[in-house]
Amino acid sequence: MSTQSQTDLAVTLPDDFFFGAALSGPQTEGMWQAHGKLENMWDLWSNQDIRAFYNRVGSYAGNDMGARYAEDFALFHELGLSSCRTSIQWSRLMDADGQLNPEGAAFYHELFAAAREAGVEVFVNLYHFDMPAYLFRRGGWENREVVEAYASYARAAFTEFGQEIEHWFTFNEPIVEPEQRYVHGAWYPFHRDFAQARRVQYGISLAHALAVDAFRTLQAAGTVRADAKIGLINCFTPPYTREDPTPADLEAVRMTDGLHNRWWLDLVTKGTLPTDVVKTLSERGVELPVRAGDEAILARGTVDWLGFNYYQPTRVQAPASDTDELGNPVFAEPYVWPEAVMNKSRGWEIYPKGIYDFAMTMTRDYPELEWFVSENGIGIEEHHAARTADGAIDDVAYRVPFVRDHLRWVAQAIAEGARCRGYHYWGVIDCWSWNNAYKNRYGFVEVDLQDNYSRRYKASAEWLRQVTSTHVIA
Ligand code: BGP
Repeated sequence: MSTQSQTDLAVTLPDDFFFGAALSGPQTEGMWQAHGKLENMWDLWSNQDIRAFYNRVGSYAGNDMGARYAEDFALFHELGLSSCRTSIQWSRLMDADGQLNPEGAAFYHELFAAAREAGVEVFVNLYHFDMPAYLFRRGGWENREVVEAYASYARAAFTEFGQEIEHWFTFNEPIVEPEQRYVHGAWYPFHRDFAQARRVQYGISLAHALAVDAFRTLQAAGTVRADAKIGLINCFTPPYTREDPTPADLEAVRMTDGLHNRWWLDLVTKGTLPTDVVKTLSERGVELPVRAGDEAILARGTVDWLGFNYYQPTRVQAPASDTDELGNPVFAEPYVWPEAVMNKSRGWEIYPKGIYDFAMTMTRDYPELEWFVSENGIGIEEHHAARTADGAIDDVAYRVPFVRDHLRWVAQAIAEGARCRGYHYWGVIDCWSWNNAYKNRYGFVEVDLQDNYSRRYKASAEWLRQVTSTHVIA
């Protein structure tokens, strides 16, 4: 599938390289009103306009994992996946007064115990685009009280599960809410306000740093186990431009890279935000809501390791106009690479070498940083897919090359010094994809919506099992 030559790449991954599954609470658990769970942003949008969701499948049922987690952890184990990352839902763990909800806590204790029993380690992320709706109504990430509420939720989670969980993450893809909700207007509340997006991004950055600080304090006190680590997960994507770029194209690359990548990399390695980006924003009239004391808060945001989600590269060029029709500043516009290979179901470019390019950028610019591939995968419309003689979806022709090519570039990066420790495939079991619902299927395991969410291996599962057991990317 790749346009790159794969022939010379490394094909073996280190013995201690781990394989796992990436998922999230709001996309899998279901039980949207059980255990006193509060309404979150996705429930709010589903309740308000179910037609916005593919086939009118809203946030309510996930993939039924809340009822089937024991079965799912057994499947992960059978596939040779030793870990899985999911998220606690803020709206399930905390009540509307900001206190721990014991029923929600009991649900997660049981889920984590079931994973341990199946031989799967759970990595816990605290936020996956799923703010409780009542906090959004109070101003969301722009309101410092909400930022504080997140820190207090994080503290409650560390206190409750601090002896059970070794790997923690503050946020998944913190760049996505600013972009999807506030720049592109694609997700509720559908704003197109660039300056607001940056204020939201700043609020998330403070929230991240406050949570890391709480983690360190609780670890020093012995509440969090001594071997626990904390990190952040982002969808880093190498920005490329045309082959013979103008200075304006390179400027588009600088700001895209600055807002999407360096913002988070600087925060988690240095405890600062990239000065050049903040300066350019200010020159274009976008001021961050900085208060006295913020610098010291951000300084505490350095992490132990990082999650790198990779699906597609970003290709940009100088924008035709530096403001849009609403007066928002525009720093870049998409560049359509004529050779791009597309996943037509999702509209995303398939470019496995991008994972290597970004890995090598991190190795060069942030050499101390350890990381893992925290999401990678391919979502395809499979409703009418071919089935093998035994009835399994035959997805080998597209899923195997996608994962194989990405893993080979990962192996190559490791061979050249990248500090990558493992790989989590996104959506090992088909799950709910936000407003795309069940349109695009990512799984090695099918979820049958017509048969009460029953699970069945797809044809590609056998290939995955081979790779996880041999560490050879055949
Ligand atoms: C990432 C998210 C996941 C997941 C994945 C696939 O950005 O962290 O939550 O959904 O993308 O994207 P989608 O589900 O939109 O196809």
